[in-house]
Amino acid sequence: MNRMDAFLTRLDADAALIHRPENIRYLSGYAGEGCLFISRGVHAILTDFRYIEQAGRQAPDWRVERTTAERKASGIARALAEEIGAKSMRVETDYLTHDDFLQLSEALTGVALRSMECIPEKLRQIKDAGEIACIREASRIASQAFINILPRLHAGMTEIDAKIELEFEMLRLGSEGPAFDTIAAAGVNGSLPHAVPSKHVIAEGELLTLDFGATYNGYLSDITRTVAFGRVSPELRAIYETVRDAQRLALEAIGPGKRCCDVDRVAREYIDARYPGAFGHSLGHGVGLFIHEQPRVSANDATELLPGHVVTVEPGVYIPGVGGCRIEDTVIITSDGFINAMHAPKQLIEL
Ligand SMILES: [Mn+2]
Repeated sequence: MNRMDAFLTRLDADAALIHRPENIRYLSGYAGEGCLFISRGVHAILTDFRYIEQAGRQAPDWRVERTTAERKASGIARALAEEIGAKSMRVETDYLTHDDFLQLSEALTGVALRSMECIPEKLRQIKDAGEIACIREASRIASQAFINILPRLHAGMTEIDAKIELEFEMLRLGSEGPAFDTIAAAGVNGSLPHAVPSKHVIAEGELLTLDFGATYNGYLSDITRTVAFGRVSPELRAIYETVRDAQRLALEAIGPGKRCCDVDRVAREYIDARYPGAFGHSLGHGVGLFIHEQPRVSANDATELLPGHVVTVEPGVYIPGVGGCRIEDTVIITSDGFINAMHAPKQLIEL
């Protein structure tokens, strides 16, 4: 069954409006701004002058409706709803602003607006062969970029310098852009899981955590590596080895038929026994057209992993005033195990 048939089968409404960019791209192939109107008989892209030609190229089978200042998307949606006699419509109430929703409600009087209930996101969890090929290429680019910049990392450079090296290298290797805001956190900044790269000058004896990803055909990858500048203290080395062992144990536990919460627990119990409370985020998340997708590899998500799921495995230890470490791979669940899409090394590298 193709994506659109799968979507319509689950829709349980006369029509749908799609606004979330990843869902627009997934269902239509169109990667510009605007929204989709979908019913059994009508597949339409609603967008403005800037994207009319692009929509025709990327989604040749779709009807394209041009929006203007006078002809708003909400008015076109009403006209299309009348054309098909729609009585019910699903919209992305988890994405639209309150004002967007009020505008749609006013335009679509007589049509019952209901939550999308993440129907596209649920379909997007299981990747097909083409999507997996894109994620593998985005992963290959990110891994190779890390390997390529290692000789250029040195004490005396800033976190921002490290970020520039990584993003430049990924672009040169074919990335369409960073998958998300690159994290580069050295020394005591390493205890901030989502540190923003700063002018902090990296010194000998510090760990540097790099969390980054590439984009290929719109699909993302996500990798974290932590490297040492010169010789680090036994305390930091022990933190690194704990995270690396926790990540290896989690990878040994992951595979088809395994529940996300059980994989999370393996890494969490190992770290909590050594550094209680120092691993405060979930073990991982789905990756695809968006960087944080379903399922969550967390204590709260009992999803059973299936072939085609793509998730990260990223334990970490964060100790304020001391520093931190995270190690992350993007993995693809297969029928008999998983493929680790990342080939960058994981032993402690002392630059
Ligand atoms: Mn991640």
